[in-house]
Amino acid sequence: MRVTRRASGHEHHNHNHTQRGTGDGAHAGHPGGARRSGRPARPRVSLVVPTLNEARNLREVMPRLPQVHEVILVDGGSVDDTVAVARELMPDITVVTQTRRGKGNALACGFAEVTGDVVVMFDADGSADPEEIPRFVAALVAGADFAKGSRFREGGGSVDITPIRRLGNGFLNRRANALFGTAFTDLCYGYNAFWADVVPVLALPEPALAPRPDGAMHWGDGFEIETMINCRIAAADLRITEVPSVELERIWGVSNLNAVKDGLRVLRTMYAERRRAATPTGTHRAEDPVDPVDRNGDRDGDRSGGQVPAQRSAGSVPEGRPSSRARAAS
Ligand SMILES: Nc1nc2c(ncn2[C@@H]2O[C@H](COP(=O)(O)OP(=O)(O)O)[C@@H](O)[C@H]2O)c(=O)[nH]1
Ligand SMILES: [Mg+2]
Repeated sequence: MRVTRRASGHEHHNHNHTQRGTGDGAHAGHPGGARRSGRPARPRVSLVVPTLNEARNLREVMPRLPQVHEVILVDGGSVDDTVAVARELMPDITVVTQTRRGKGNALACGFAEVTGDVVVMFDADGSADPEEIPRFVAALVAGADFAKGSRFREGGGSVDITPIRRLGNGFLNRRANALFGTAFTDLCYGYNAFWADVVPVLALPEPALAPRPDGAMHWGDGFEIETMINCRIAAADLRITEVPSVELERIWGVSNLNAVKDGLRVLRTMYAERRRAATPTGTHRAEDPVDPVDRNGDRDGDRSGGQVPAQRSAGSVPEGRPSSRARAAS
């Protein structure tokens, strides 16, 4: 059913920048430089693509994708023909319906389905350049655990960022670096890649978790996901390499992100993650903050013509999952 398509293996000269996390997390570091044992030199690449009404963009983006091991599209209840278009363009695509709402839940559902060695977080709106995929993979093969895209490294850039977003980004970035001892240059950028064995370290809200009865999102289900991932990678003292990336313009439609509301959510996330990193268990706690303004799905409702149904598709994960794919990261 799934055709194995090989990654291009394309060599790249890169200007990547490697750094380490703070090292006070539960997962000990490892000697830098070399790839960890069990990680192949020519990894199978899994693209995880969250979509909310991206049919028009998929028509332009999907034909430009390189050959990879698998493409996992995680749909958030699109009311356009996103899924049909994806299947038409790539009959062997894996389609997952997310279990709750929000980009964070979409990514968690996608990560749970990965069968490759390397995961690439890939937006469907045309903003992520498919030609950069080999660069991310190369950084991982060169020894990074996490390849973090950065628009603010030499060679990176953005044609999409607004002045307010740039200002907010800079502020959030500095706060995160102060809290985690990191040297991130682009905390809030969603084009990243990591080894699949890192997924358990992220401990994202389980796909099988029921939606909150009060309608609020679970912490990690929204756009704070990128910050949560970055903070957890840093707290686990994993090896981070920043990869210069040029953010292109969303081709059709408008962003689902609200600069102010989601910016505040990111800020709260890094403080919550700092506290989490300081607790020995580091588990996702019931008292994790929720955002009261997210009740009743105000944002997602705008674009999908109503609440995105929290449905469980065949592709979602049964209760008590992970171990099948939980390759320990330490
Ligand atoms: N499945 C799913 N995808 C989403 C959701 N929100 C955003 N996306 C997708 O995530 C990607 C980035 O979202 P976008 O709205 O462009 O946010 P921005 O890039 O941060 O401005 C796009 O491919 C969206 O279709 C969601 O709630 N569920
Ligand atoms: Mg976008």
